[in-house]
Amino acid sequence: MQFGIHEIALTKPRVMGILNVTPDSFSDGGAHSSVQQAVDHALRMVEAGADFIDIGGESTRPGAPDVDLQEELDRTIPVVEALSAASNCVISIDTSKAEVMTQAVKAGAGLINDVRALQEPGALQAASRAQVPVCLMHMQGKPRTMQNSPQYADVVSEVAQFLIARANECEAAGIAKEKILFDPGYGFGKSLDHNYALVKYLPNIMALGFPVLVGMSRKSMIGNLLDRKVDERLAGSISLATIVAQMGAHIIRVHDVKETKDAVNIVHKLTTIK
Ligand code: PT1
Repeated sequence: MQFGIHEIALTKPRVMGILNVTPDSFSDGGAHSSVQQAVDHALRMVEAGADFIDIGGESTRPGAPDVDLQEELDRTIPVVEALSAASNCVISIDTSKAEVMTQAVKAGAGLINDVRALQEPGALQAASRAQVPVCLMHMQGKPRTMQNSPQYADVVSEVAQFLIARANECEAAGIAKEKILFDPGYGFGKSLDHNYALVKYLPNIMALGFPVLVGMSRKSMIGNLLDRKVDERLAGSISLATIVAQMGAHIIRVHDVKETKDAVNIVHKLTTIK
């Protein structure tokens, strides 16, 4: 698959490193040092085997507030520019805002990752004009309130139907089917059992015929099941990454790149030996 100037074959599981550029994610050393710190962290993840770096300037974890446009641009664009000059990884921009998509792709991003699946004003048009692939994610509700009793009759088929409907909207807006990825949206308006049903039945989502990206690293679906705080979730994160890699997931979005690479390399070995 072509991601801007970079081609990545999605024939084995790929690892996407998470780069949060929100104020809580770096110590306050001023604008320059925060960009440098972010790039340094990204380069460490690339060194550890990340093929993609996902840059996000809006927290979308449960309870997080909205961020204004200028703030999100100020957080993300300098990091996209600096990282694209410093590395040949694929830069993914984690945003729902049309203007952030446009400026990030101009600055070197090769993938648009939108947890709101291009439903915000102007986002479909911006993504279409940007000519890079788009990851469409499912969410029920919005980040601030999405974990207040999520409800589904059949979570797997409802997620599948939503993603197909959004892919159809993308195609109508001029985005080729070959540029679309799907993500079930673990932790986004889902109970513990909804999340684990979406792991067990991930093959149903894969059968829709689009490459699949999954993000479960350090999430509450691990912490709540195992009673582990956020810094104690590595074993759970690696277990889930191994399971979805075995199922054929194409891109795994994680904090712990080196450890996840070891796990997917073991899966890949078992997939390729006779
Ligand atoms: C994701 C994802 C994302 N997750 C994609 N982009 C986040 N494509 C940000 C919790 O339950 O899964 N896919 N961008 C982070 N969001 C969350 C959600 C973080 C839930 C934590 C939780 O702990």
